[in-house]
Amino acid sequence: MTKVGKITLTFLVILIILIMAAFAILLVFQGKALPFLNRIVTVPFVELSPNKVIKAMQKQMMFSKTAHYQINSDYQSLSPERPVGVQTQAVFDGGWQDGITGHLIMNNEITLQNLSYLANLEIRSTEEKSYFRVTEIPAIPFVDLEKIRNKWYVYTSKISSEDFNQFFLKIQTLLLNNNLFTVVERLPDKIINGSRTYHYTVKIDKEVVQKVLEALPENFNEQNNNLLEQLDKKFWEVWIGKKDRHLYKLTGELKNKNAQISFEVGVSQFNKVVTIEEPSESYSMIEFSLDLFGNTNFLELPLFGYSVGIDTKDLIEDADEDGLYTIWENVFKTDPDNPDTDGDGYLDGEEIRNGYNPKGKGKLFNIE
Ligand SMILES: [Ca+2]
Ligand SMILES: [Ca+2]
Ligand SMILES: [Ca+2]
Repeated sequence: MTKVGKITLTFLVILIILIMAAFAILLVFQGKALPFLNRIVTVPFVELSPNKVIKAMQKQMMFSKTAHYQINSDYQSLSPERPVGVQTQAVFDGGWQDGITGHLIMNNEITLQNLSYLANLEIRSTEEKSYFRVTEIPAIPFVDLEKIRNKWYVYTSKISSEDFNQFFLKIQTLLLNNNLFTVVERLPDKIINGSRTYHYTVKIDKEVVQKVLEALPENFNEQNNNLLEQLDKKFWEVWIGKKDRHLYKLTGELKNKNAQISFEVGVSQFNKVVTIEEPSESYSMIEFSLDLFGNTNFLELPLFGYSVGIDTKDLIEDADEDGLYTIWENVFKTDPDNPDTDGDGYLDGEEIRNGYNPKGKGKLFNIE
């Protein structure tokens, strides 16, 4: 070999070693912030682009049979006349293929002015039936809700499994074709539950959310639009498993001029078998409506709101004198100016207190 050839070869070997060393360093630091550059190292051959990661995550979540969800949220009303706050801690084990099946425990702390109340709920849903019980309920003036505490009630869902499957299919198609999030910034990887995760700041795509809401069954849809107003102005954060592309954590905030909700969702234990224990004794929804409206003063609840300074004045009038405040006429969708909405000779208030439907034939809850 000539002298020039030897020098060239040595040079090439050194160059290859340097490139390999640089690549090794990049791999070691992959997803971490390099201390001297203060930048996150991305090795394009080794990983998907953030948008592909988001897409893969959505797909993974759609095909996950079950997961364990831990949700903390904090709702604050921003209106000075209605100073309500609700802090919620919820745990859900289950999934939503072939209907929602799982076990939910939800603990709420409600703050009104400077009083606070606990309202805790447990729901167990199998494919055919849902059971719920109230485990903690506020003891408040005017209202006696003791009757329903710790009693299991059962109902079969009004939404047929066919309707639900159609809805699920719509959402699935939507999320397989559209990214719910656009990545704004990549942050250093984090270990969550022993798994390494991508960590992004994201912007939520309002149009996709809008489409999801449109796919919801009609009665779910009504009140959701109002918090969407400022959705695209807020950044959320997501953590996505690098190996399995599951969503491990999501934090964010929704806000409009009336209210603000901040939340944190932790997801783990994907595709585990969830067994739902059905309560040994449960009562019908007719029993529930009688316990709630029959012998208690639940329908007087707005008076309590009024007494602690929440402006329900317009809502606690009973213009048509049918024994039902306007606020409840709004809830039951009866006519506040007609004492007998369905014209069957029984007053709206009378029907509800006795567990009957004020808008037609049959019982108040026809989800039996
Ligand atoms: Ca009325
Ligand atoms: Ca009425
Ligand atoms: Ca009637």
